[in-house]
Amino acid sequence: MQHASLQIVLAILAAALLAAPSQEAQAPAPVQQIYITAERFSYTPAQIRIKKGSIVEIIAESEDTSHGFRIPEAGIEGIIPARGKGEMRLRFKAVESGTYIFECSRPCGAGHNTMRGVLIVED
Ligand SMILES: [Cu+2]
Repeated sequence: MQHASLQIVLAILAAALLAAPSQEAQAPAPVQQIYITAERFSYTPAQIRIKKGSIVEIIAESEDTSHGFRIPEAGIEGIIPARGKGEMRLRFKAVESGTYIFECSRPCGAGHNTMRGVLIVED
């Protein structure tokens, strides 16, 4: 289940890049957008399946307080703002198949340590 090294990633095309208009002539790779809701102490959906090689954009909103969204094995982390304060967008490329835990990285209450989900990268 656990992988020792960085296996997803790591083309995090950071937020700044996201906002920048692309000047490139070639067609950009399609981006698979995945919407997640965070709420003490779970994510919905808690299981995400994506295809290896795809570029994924996680778009997450909170129904209550601010939460984190971290994929430790991939070095990916973002903050989901509190309800009504906007959304988190994280973009990365899934370069290795496998099963990756994502978890809350921002103390949010009694169930914080159990707030997690799984990202499955399929061949
Ligand atoms: Cu938390």
